[in-house]
Amino acid sequence: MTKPALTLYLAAPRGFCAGVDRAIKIVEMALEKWGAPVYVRHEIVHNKFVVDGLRDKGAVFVEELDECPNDRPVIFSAHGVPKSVPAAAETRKMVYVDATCPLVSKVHIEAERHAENGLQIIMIGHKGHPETVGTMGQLPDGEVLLVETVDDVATVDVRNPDSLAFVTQTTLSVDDTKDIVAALQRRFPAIIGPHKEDICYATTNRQEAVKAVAPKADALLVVGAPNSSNSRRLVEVGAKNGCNYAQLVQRADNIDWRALDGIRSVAITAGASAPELLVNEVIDAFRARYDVTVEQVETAIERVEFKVPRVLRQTA
Ligand code: 2E6
Ligand code: F3S
Repeated sequence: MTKPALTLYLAAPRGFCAGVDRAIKIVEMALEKWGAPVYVRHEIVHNKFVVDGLRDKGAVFVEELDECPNDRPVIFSAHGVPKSVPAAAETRKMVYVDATCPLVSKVHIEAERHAENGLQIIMIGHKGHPETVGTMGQLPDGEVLLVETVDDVATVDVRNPDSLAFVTQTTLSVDDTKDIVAALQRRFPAIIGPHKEDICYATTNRQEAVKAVAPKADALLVVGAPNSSNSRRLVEVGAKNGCNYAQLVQRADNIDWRALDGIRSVAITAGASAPELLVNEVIDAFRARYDVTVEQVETAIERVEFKVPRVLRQTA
């Protein structure tokens, strides 16, 4: 039987960003340096395949520092941690390595600097997400207020409307965030913020690439995890930019083939925490069912790299 023809548009950039690459390397190098077990507070990045692979090598994933023994190293995930976490590790004289993405740390520093200048901070982010918890936790309770939507801006209860700054989560929708920033500036004309927002290069580039592929394709599949903020934003961007069917898939066995019945083209991308191996698995699953033509749609070239902390670069 002949297979139906299908064009796969591969969005580029997709998949691992420099912060994810560094965070995974930190766990691998810590295991080499100190042997197993090495504890990791929270999923190092939001991907089950990555986490399972590191667990097989001897990493132990926990949600809180309380679950770690004093005498084993602990790594803090790429999403960042409240100040209280390294402080507790120091009190307990634990060896710890902070795998917070440098672009998240930059937002932490920004928030601290605003607070030193006497400003109250409004964070644009998703409630309960570890990055939001970590950034808000750089300052005492009440110093950082959270807004999630344009509607929240109308009700946020600030100390002094003339002494405000805003920061953002790094993985937000670029377009939705513009609207929230505009609402903040309308209500608080004196608010200070970063030049654009704190959304990182990887989030921005992956969303731009989806905007380029989504209108071409009958469906968009985003390889990524349900708890991955940046991956979920890619699904939303696809849906808002002309793709009637946009779905998150963790890996090939998640694909709903019945929903794809009759399609002629599919766009594929991957969140910043999703390994390329899983993208290849999805492509292979299409090849098994269709006569596939692959077209890469590249909207940016990324050359960003982050060094691992010095403690892991030292041999002895
Ligand atoms: C750290 C900061 C930003 O859910 P989210 O998109 O934040 O996280 P991951 O692990 O899916 O992506 C990488 C990342 C780490 N993004
Ligand atoms: Fe960092 Fe952005 Fe990746 S904040 S971990 S470079 S998605």
